[in-house]
Amino acid sequence: MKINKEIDCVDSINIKDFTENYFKPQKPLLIKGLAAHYPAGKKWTVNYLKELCGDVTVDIFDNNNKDTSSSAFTKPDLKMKFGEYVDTIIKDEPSSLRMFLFNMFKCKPELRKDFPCPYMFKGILGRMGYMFFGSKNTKVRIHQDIDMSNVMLTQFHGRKRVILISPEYSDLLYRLPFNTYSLVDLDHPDYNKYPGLAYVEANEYILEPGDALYMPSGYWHYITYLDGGFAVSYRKLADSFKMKLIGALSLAVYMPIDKLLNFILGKKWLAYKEHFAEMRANKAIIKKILPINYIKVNEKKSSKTFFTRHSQLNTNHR
Ligand SMILES: O=C(O)CCC(=O)C(=O)O
Repeated sequence: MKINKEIDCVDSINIKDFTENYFKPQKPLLIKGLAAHYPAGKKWTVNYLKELCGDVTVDIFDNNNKDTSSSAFTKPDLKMKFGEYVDTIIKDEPSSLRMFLFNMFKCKPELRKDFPCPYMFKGILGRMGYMFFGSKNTKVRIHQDIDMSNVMLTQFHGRKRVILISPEYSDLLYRLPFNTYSLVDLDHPDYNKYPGLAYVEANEYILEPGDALYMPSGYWHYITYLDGGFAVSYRKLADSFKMKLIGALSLAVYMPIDKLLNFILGKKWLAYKEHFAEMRANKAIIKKILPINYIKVNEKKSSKTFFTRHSQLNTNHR
């Protein structure tokens, strides 16, 4: 896997430039210090949020819960007072507990005026701001957002490392069917089990407090909290019809089917999904390494034959 660290980064950007150069071409962008343009940039410390919402009971998800590793997180693992949870972040202690998609604006609507949807990102989803909290060393497994929206993720406290990968690599990332997850571990890529990873190109971003990252629709993201911290994400509907359709189908059709079959078939369903993801990746590998005419002629042959051949050719990419 190639990780590119030379990324597009600006200190500020106007709506026209953002739309023409990043939103329309679906290109990620790091905007340094975006939060400083809003009252929240100074006001929103973890202690301030604790004072405001410390008594609110919140849903907590435990990264150590392996039951959810192959499907969408839907049920929280435990409930806790917000104040108690953020103490781990204030102390900067490692923990597997995180809060995601927390709608703080619902609990304290006055917070919205401190950080409304960033000016270049306004749209019909502009009122949906969500907060994400995690402790030092927390990992957010690699995923695409299920609704395929564009995301503006603004960091307020702590640093995080974000690996972004274009949706064009979905097959080579072994995307599981019926959901938007992959089981690959980008920190320790296993090229024997997942040879397709050798062809994936990723971008790496380090977000510092105040920075915002524009993640285009369908982009895969894998996040590591370098410090305990929190961020706010705003969303904007996918621009293309194709992405809107995939988002709608994922929410309304694929996710319910995945949940149902997970419930009925358990591990067998996961094994089927892994097998399917592998077949899809093998096809994508073949496309990468063989000339187009050769693929057409041999399309009907089993991908396994090609795959064996490919394994011998592949070592240069690792
Ligand atoms: O920052 C995080 O903890 C997760 C953010 C995320 O996955 C998202 O905004 O979709």
